[in-house]
Amino acid sequence: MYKFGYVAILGKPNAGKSTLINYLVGMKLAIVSQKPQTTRDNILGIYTSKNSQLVFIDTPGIHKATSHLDKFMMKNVRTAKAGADVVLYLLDSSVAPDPDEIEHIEKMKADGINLIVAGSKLDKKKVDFDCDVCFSALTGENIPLLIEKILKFIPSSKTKNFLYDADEVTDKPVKFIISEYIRESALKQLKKEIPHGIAVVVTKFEETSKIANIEAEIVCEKPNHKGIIIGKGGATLKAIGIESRANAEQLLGKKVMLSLFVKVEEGWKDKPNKLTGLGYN
Ligand SMILES: Nc1nc2c(ncn2[C@@H]2O[C@H](COP(=O)(O)OP(=O)(O)OP(=O)(O)O)[C@@H](O)[C@H]2O)c(=O)[nH]1
Ligand SMILES: [Mg+2]
Repeated sequence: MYKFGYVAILGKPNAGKSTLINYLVGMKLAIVSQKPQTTRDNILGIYTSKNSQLVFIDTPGIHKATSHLDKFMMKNVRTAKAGADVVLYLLDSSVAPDPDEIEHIEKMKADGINLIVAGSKLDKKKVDFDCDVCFSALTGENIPLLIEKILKFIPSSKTKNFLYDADEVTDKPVKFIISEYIRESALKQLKKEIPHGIAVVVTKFEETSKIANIEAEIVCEKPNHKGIIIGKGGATLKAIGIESRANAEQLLGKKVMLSLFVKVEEGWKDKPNKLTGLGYN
């Protein structure tokens, strides 16, 4: 018997959703940071074993939507939830779940949604709460048990009904992943609200068998943010470039030439046409 199905990973910002998907596919597919609201788009991570293929959907952390970008993010969560065979809801076991969250979980149960409540970050567990399984995406502890629990919700078929080849790990193009690497480095380098007001677009991508030549724009919300992103003598932008280039080289398995440009698009997070132009559609 074969199994194929969709698993939506939901949870608050910082719960460890993207770290889990990266662990499952064995590569840096989704960006990860200590700052909340890192993920903006749904990203598929395809996990294939001999008899089963699970398509995990990494989603943005659930938060109160204020800007148009927030609303786009929360729409992604609803879409993922609606299309999934099972929802995997992550609760960070190093912090106490808030009452809203418990209420949300109870509502999903009452609505009859196939649900697994999992405690993430088992390696730094501090809090005990009711859940189906606890795991660590850092050490891999209990991941086989988590997969076992997920498979119970996935329908069986006599024929091999996999939608993806065994070597496919995501639906996202390389250009998207590289733009996300750049945004991740910017999240690390920048403080306060600035990283949350950044979007990254790869504007040029040319490659030969040995080298990739990439240009990307870092779009920010305010003119004074541009100088901060560039930094003193260009130091901040340089640091962003060094780290994201190294990640891109690892992804592509070849040398990468990366040029970054900073552009101001005032208030882009609240302009639907700008959001579309930046890939949030
Ligand atoms: N110790 C430990 N840290 C983890 C684990 N999983 C994630 N983290 C850390 O938790 C932070 C948030 O991880 P992410 O994977 O970006 O969380 P997320 O749920 O995708 O967050 P958003 O995209 O903002 O919704 C990062 O600093 C991770 O390194 C884990 O299993 N153990
Ligand atoms: Mg994430």
